[in-house]
Amino acid sequence: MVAQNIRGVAAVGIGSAGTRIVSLLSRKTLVVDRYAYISCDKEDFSPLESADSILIESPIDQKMTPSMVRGLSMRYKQRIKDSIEGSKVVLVVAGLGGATGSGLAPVVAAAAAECGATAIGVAVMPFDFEKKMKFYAGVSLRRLRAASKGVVVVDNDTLMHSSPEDSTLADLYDSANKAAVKALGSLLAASGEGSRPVGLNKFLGAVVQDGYSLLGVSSSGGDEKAEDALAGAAVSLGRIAETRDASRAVVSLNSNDSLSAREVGLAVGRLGSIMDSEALDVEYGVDYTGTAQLQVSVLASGFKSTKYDTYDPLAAVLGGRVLDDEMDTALPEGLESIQPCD
Ligand SMILES: Nc1nc2c(ncn2[C@@H]2O[C@H](COP(=O)(O)OP(=O)(O)O)[C@@H](O)[C@H]2O)c(=O)[nH]1
Ligand SMILES: [Mg+2]
Repeated sequence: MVAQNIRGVAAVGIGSAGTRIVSLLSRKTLVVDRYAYISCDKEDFSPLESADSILIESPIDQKMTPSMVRGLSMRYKQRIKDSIEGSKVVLVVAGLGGATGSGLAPVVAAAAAECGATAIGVAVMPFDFEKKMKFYAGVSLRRLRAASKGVVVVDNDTLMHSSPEDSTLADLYDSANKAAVKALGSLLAASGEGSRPVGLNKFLGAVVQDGYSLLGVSSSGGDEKAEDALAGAAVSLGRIAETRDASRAVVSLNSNDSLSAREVGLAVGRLGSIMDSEALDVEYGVDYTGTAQLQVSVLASGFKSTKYDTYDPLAAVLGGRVLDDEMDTALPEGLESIQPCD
């Protein structure tokens, strides 16, 4: 490997949700310096301008499952590794619950680890009404955790404040994507004039540990907006897990110069008690390029159990015992003889 090929942080978007979110992130100025996309559906690549994209093709048209996508992806393993080789940190971004993201996110995280990178999963979990998605999402989340150094969980329901009643699913996804990209973009922002962003080290400091990291978001324009918004973010975290179980948090505040340093200091100092986690270790960053409406993103970590544990009832029955440690793969019938490409 040639030294100049070593780049810092890669973000890989997988499946429809993953490619959409990563392509929106790629338009921001972040600590990420390399982007790649993997999907089974070439439509997912159509909004991408010029990008490192890998299409996992199936010779026959059939409804896919996560294990079938994993089977088909085996012949692309080297191409997947080439797209991340040399990166120190690989963010593996996917919506879980469908076939592509659920099947491949754990595989790509494992490939990143084999390349010597720190693999961090970023899992977008289904809306509560997407009942059929929950099982695959729960199984894949557990596997992604096992294959990565840390997992950031972004819940679609958390991202939505309100939506008009006649919203289509595409509208809901679009607004969830905007909220996810605002929150992740703020946590991963590169430093610029007038801002003191969280930075990669603090982000990794929170995320790389046992358990899950959960993203809480909120905004406020009131008199005590910092405290108000942090309390709102804590409420959104409380819908996913017990906030008192958090051991660390990184907070990113995005506003304009109406946000005083004193207000930020006081509110951030109280986050531990707001979350009922007195020993909470809190780091934060501030970005003054926003508006008077303060947006906060709270990434809290160290959660051993979350509401997603119930999405995969088999895991609860097995109670930590493992039936078969290897990830399963399946090929559609008649394709047993396919060869690795190139
Ligand atoms: N936030 C967001 N979530 C999405 C979007 N598309 C799908 N999802 C969610 O992600 C999960 C996986 O869907 P999808 O990405 O279409 O599946 P895949 O293409 O087979 O990986 C679903 O359960 C949805 O909850 C999107 O554009 N934005
Ligand atoms: Mg899809």
